[in-house]
Amino acid sequence: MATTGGSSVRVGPVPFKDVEHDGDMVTAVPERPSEEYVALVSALPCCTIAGMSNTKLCCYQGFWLPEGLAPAAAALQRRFEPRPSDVIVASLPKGGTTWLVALAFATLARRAHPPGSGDHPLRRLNPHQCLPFLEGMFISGLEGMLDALPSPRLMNTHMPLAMIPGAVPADGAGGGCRVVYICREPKDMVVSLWHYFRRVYPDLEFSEVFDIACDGTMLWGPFWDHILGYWRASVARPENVLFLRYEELLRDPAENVRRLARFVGMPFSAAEEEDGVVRGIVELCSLDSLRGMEANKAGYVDTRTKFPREALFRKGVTDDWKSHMTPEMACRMDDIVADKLRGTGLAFP
Ligand code: PAP
Repeated sequence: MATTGGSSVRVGPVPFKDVEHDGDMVTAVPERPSEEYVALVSALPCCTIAGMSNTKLCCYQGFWLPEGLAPAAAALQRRFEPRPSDVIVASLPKGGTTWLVALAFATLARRAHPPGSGDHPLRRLNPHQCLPFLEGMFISGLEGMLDALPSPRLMNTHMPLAMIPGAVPADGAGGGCRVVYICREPKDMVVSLWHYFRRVYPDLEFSEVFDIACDGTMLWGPFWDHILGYWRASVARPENVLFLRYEELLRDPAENVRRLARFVGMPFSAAEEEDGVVRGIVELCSLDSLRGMEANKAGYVDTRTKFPREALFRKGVTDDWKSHMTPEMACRMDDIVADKLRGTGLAFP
């Protein structure tokens, strides 16, 4: 139990697995869908990804969500009540989620769990087990558990910002919570997604994943609208949204951890800097370190879809798209990105 000032008051973030009843990330369609669920999904435009056993996606408020998550999005919008101290880690799949989840947990929990400690939660848990997956909570009837978590709560989501009401208040209004978004160069993100999907769907063609990314029908896509939602909010409300880039994290992880700590109101003290706490967090959360942990070598990201945890720790480099895309494919995606981002101040060099 984390304590504050010697008292036994529990302070967040606590490793979610330690307070969750069965410890598995919940992303699945519920086994017995409610009538509300059936009615909502049946009214939405849907499509399937052929090479992934016809995985069904539904277009909810302009975003293509795995079908089970459309009702979760509706419930999230109706019932999620952010606390001012909440920190939400947001990303697209393969945008750098696992890394940022680990860094954020290690940074926010560093007083209860110094990065060098032998029993640090990240040495026994997959990073995703340390945080509740926001939309997963709302699909599985576990949302009450969010209320029980001590502040500050640390959660993660793939949902577009528009689907997290109250996180970032409308112009001029105060309040909201803190959202840290990580964004990755789209071509590399698509390559990473394909490698991941192939672990369960070995016959999936790269071209199919590439095409759905370009069409906008990628999971949680269109990716450009997802990214732009967070980007625009980070420009308009920098006190609420921190926009990080995977490539920048690779270039200078320590400086980005400092930015993260300042943003959540927990800057590193001079004593912590001197003690090497930042370096400790960066090392603990490095790809090699996480890849080597037993909790990340075995088991599944979630028990229904059976993606192995170790698939989350593949290569972790930039420009991997060069060995997967033809120049024409790269050009097609670059053109889409340039077109969608024009005039926004955001670019992928
Ligand atoms: P998720 O959204 O499903 O959680 P996510 O963690 O965003 O997945 O994506 C995994 C990618 O992040 C992998 O990229 P790759 O396929 O191009 O290799 C993985 O290697 C990379 N990754 C995971 N952990 C780290 C880390 N600690 N440092 C750098 N990259 C990492």
